[in-house]
Amino acid sequence: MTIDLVAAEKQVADLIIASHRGPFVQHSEDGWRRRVNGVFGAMEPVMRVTGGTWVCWGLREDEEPLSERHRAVFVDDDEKFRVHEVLLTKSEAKEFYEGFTTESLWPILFCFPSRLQFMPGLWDTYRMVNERFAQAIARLAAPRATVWVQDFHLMLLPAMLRKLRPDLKLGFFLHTAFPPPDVFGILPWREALLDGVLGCDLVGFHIPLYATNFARSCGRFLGARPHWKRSNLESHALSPTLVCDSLAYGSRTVQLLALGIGASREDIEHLALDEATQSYAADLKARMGVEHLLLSAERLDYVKGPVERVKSMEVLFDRHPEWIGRVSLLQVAVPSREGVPEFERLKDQMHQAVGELNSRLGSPTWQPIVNLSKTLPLQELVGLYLAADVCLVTPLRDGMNLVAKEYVLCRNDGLVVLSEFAGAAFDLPGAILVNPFSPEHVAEGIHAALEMKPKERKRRFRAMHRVSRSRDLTWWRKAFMEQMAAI
Ligand code: GDG
Repeated sequence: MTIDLVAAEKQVADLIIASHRGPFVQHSEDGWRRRVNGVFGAMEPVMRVTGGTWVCWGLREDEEPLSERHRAVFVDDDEKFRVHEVLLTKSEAKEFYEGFTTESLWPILFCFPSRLQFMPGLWDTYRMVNERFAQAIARLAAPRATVWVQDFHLMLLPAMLRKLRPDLKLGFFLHTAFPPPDVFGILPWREALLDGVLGCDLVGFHIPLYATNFARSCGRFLGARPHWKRSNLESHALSPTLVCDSLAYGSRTVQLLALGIGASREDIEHLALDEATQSYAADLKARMGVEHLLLSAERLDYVKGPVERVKSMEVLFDRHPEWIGRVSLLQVAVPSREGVPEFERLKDQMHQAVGELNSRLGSPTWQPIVNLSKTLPLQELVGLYLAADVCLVTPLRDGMNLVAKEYVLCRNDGLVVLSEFAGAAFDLPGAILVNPFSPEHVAEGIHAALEMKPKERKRRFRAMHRVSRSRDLTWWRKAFMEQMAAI
């Protein structure tokens, strides 16, 4: 993969994807790495297929005269797509990302209002960044182009863009959860945020509950009129009784869509079939020297419940000491939002909890938890998927969770112990659902997975595998784009 700077002024695009950051991080003069994150990891394979321009922010060096930068991304000498960076100064980026979106929006969207921090001045920065994206896209988009906005960092962008370019077709996908109106309503900017998203023609969510919560907020705070239908969904912690597929707002109708994102099947399956990955996995399994290897892999984030998971492991070993010395958890904690004090504290809490458990129960030859606080190359991660008998996916809340789907995709058998508050719980029949707020419940879920008879294990795996294969990233992209095209 190579990435070259190109002149910006000549570009027009029929398809634009906007997300707050781009898919790559520069780590040397001309070396680039993929950014580890569910959204960018998913949208990059999408753009490799569709082409077009990805608009995101980039860091503006001190004194740099440019306000925007344009790059072309090549794979095997083929230009795949363009990346257009709206440049922010360090302090703008800090206020926008670490400040407003991390401290104010993130905790509310995931239903953690007690973690909310109000920093009123930062709302102006959030508006300013959204406005700069709108100006850039208004210049880049070809007549009647399609613009697909990703995630909560750009909630104001659709309405701003509609004002500047009413000819564009606008879609939005929210990758996080969406809370009930009582929680969303805590945000003093709730009306502006909802009005911003309703600038779109189509708004997508992972599961019907998030769409329902969004529609109820739009009804309550903006007077929009949702079109309700009684749901025929199976009973589940995430199943609403009513679902909404459109909202009347002023003179317009906005379509809502519940469409759970899938994993990039080709990329994952390709790596899983590679002999080097397979021998890495076999070697790892042998070195770990346990009967059953458990795996968790995620960005280090309180919504993923890393400290709660360590507690669950402790309860597992205390309640079922027969697993001591026979089971280990390999835990990958990818650094995330480094420098944000709350996330730094979380890292310390997690390390302390792992250290205490390991020193209490571990031995010179066995550790209950092996923690890797780093980003692994994707091939190594797939190697871990292949080596693990059970995948632990226990977020306190998650929009979807792609790790669960990737794990299933690269294997022929295996079990997922899955939080009932992850969107994936809605999509993965066959997973062992647990309540991540209860260490006892999670511990019993893990125990059940470890004890499960092969026939039941197979039945559950097949159910998960069928869905993960058929509803992969390509399926998701096509379904969203088809619905956009039909508008
Ligand atoms: C948001 C929502 C929603 C993980 N460790 C490593 C690594 N990963 C990759 C996995 C996976 C991705 O990161 C994480 O996926 P999640 O789904 O957990 O994503 P979030 O970052 O929380 O993102 C989430 C998602 O958006 C998509 O809509 O599912 O609910 O929060 O793809 O493979 N990749 C590499 N090394 C690692 O160590 N290379």
